[in-house]
Amino acid sequence: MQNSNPFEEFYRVWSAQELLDFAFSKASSKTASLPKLLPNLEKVKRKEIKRIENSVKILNEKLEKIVKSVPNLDELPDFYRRLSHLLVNNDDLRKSLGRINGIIPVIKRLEKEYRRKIGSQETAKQCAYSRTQFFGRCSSIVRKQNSILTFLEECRIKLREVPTVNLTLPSVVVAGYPNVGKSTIVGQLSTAQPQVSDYPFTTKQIYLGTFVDQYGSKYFQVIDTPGILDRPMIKRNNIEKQAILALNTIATIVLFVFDPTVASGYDVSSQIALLREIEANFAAGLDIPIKIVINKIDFATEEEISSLLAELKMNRDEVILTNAKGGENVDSVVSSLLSFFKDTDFRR
Ligand SMILES: Nc1nc2c(ncn2[C@@H]2O[C@H](COP(=O)(O)OP(=O)(O)OP(=O)(O)O)[C@@H](O)[C@H]2O)c(=O)[nH]1
Ligand SMILES: [Mg+2]
Repeated sequence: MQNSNPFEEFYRVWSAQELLDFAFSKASSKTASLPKLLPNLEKVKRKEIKRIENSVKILNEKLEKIVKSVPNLDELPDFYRRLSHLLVNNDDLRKSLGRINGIIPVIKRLEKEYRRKIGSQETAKQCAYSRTQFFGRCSSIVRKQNSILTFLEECRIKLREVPTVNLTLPSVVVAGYPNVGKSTIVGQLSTAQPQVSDYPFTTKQIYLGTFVDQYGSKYFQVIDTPGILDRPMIKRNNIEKQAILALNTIATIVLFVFDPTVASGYDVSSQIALLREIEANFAAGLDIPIKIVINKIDFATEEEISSLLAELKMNRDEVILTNAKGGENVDSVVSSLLSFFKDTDFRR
């Protein structure tokens, strides 16, 4: 896995109109320098051909830059390839890049056709007319791709936000039901300042922060994920699937966060069912340990905490009890993670 977002260089995609305005206006401003003794008609021909050549050069350069700036999706590390598929659909992205790449030779052929046409014209007016005709046909080729260009710009905006995973640090994936306090914990644990609010599905994508000690040393990265509901995989939306992807591809250890109260809006048995699914599908198969955090202890009653522990068949000292909002016991999460990483080779 590389150490930067592979979509960082994704070139800004202009609309068809912006591309055409840019190419045609630049083309007119760069005129050919011509020998004084050339006959007038010849001068006009050269000037018009030059304008066509310039516009094609400018236009195709822009289109090529877009196509070349997107990495080969098949060669991307698993995490990025699958995340990009969830965010934008890789097949649509591939197809769209192919379409844009496909119009480059079409524009070149049109350029050739009009160079010849202008070359054989007999009046200056005809030459100018041919050039306008070329601009018209070229515009129609590019305009037909406008929805593709808009889609590519949407892809660029979404993919630019993909987090950069650091290979040299272990990854703590914070997962659980919506609204249980995952982002609050991530904010307390790391440099990330994710949005926190009292409604579910506040976090809609994967965020990454780093745990840095008081001397500035980095120890691990913390991945905030969207809430996951206990339901069949096929019913899960693309927001939930990003959390599953993080569990699947980058987790060294999972912090599974519980809200033992009714504050999150979800009952404890659904949260336990989700934990069991994660244990069965990810933790066991991939050998990823799960650390249980019971959050909102400032708000929870003693009965709520004991009944959750009973259902989990765990003792108090096997879990970490936190009040993430007040920062209470977050240091226990840190020390538990640090002691885990000390004895573990985290590289997967
Ligand atoms: N009383 C109390 N409230 C908390 C605690 N931790 C988080 N909250 C509150 O719970 C609500 C949800 O917190 P978030 O951190 O956004 O929860 P989340 O799990 O990231 O939610 P999603 O991103 O929607 O899945 C917010 O109103 C927080 O202020 C806590 O320890 N005690
Ligand atoms: Mg959140």
